[in-house]
Parts: sequence; C-alpha cells; structure tokens
Amino acid sequence: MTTLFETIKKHLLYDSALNYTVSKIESFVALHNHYRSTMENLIGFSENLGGYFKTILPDAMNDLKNGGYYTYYFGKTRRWDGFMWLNYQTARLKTTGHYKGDCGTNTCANMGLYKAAGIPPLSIQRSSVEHYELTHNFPGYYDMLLNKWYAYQAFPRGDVDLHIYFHKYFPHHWIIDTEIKYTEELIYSSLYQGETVRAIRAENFLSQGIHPDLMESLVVSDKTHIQGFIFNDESAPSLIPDKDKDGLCDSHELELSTNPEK
Ligand SMILES: [Ca+2]
Repeated sequence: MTTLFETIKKHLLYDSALNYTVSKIESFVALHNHYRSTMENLIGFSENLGGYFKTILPDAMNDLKNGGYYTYYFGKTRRWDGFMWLNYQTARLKTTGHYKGDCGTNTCANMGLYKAAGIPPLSIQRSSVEHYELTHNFPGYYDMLLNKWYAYQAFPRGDVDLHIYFHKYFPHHWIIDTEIKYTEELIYSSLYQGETVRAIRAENFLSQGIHPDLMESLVVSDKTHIQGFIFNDESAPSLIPDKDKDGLCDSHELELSTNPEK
C-alpha cells in the first residue's frame, strides 16, 4: 500500500476533481502495462482489430522467445496473463517500471491506485459469446459527491448482447466456488452477479451511475437471480430521457431539483 501511495504522489495522479484523478490513474496504468493476453488472443486481436495490437504483437513474440510466457510462482506454473495479484503487480511496477498482463491485471492495478487515492473501486466484467473481442474486465469507482458508482472506460458500440457481471467481495479465497454459471439471462456464482443486456443499455446504465443500494445488493446478496433486477427500463433505458433536451437527463434534473420538462 505504501508503494501505491508513493506512486500516486510521485506521478501526480491525485487531483481535487475526482473524475480527473480517475482519468489520470487510468492513463497511468495503460501507459505502464506491458499488455499480455494469451498468444491466441494477441494474434487474433492483431489480425482482427489491428492498431495498438499490431504494435505489441512483435514485442510479445520476442518475450515469448525469451521464455516469458510461463513463470513458476507461488507453487504453480502460470501464464503471463495469470498474475492478477496487487502485491505481485505492484512489486513488478517498482522493480521494472511496468505491470504485465491483460485487462484483468489492468483492472487490479487501477483498483489499487483508486484505493490509494481514496476512491472506492469495483471490478466489472463483460463478455460476449458471439464476439470474443468484446470480452473485457474494467474498473468502476464510487463518486462520493454524486453518491453513485461509475466507470471511466466506455462500452463498445454495436447491436449486441453482452453478459455484464459485477465482482463480489469475498472473505477468503479457500471457501469460494469460482465456477461461473450462465443461463440465457443470468450470470452467477459465489464471486459474480450479473445479467445479459444490449450493449447500448449497459452503457446508459453506467453513464447514469449505479445507486449504492443496488451496488450493495449486487455484492452482498443473490437478489440478481431475478432478471431485470440490474438492467430494467428505468436503470438501463435504450435512450436516456432528456425531455427538455438541455443535455441533463431527467433523473439528474430531479436529483438537482430542476424541472426536467423545461
Ligand atoms: Ca434535461
């Protein structure tokens, strides 16, 4: 934790504006992560998505050649995308200047720095059966002034169904069932709780912010076994209502005690 505080201080990641702090932390982690998914994913991303992934593939190939793919650590041989532990990654940042791993590592690093900056973090996962490249783990954060949870990273565009689930807090890694169960509408395990929803509705859900009562239910209960508990017409509309079209959505106007009609 001391290293995390030092990182926030040394790289000037804290700002009195909370969303600016979040954006600075996200940029810092992105710039200090040697991105490593599986080789299959890296080749697929490079071919199908290009851009950034095309530039990291040669670097990863080189790393692979030098024996970086598997490392024996903590009693087990692990692949380079399997080190999503904050202590491991923070020590790595301190000694090499970089984290190393995929979006799970990125989320873990972001969450640690959020905490060091006084911002409660959250881990959110999305996955798509048809479009594997849309599968992603990303952090959420609590805005104590607006009293809601948000995410900095935007959702992908597209008319596609996504499984969205939220990581629960758990008391001990020995007493959990990590197997995730899917139905068409629901995702659940002792670690996750989620539902299937259209991408645009998920984006509207997060941009409106998640109420702390709902977040509490998501991370400490199994109430989301009922479809629509998380994503419904009010929490995740296809179009966020803004009756007077002034850019402030109706729900925000009601919270601010302004008139959403004019
Ligand atoms: Ca309005």
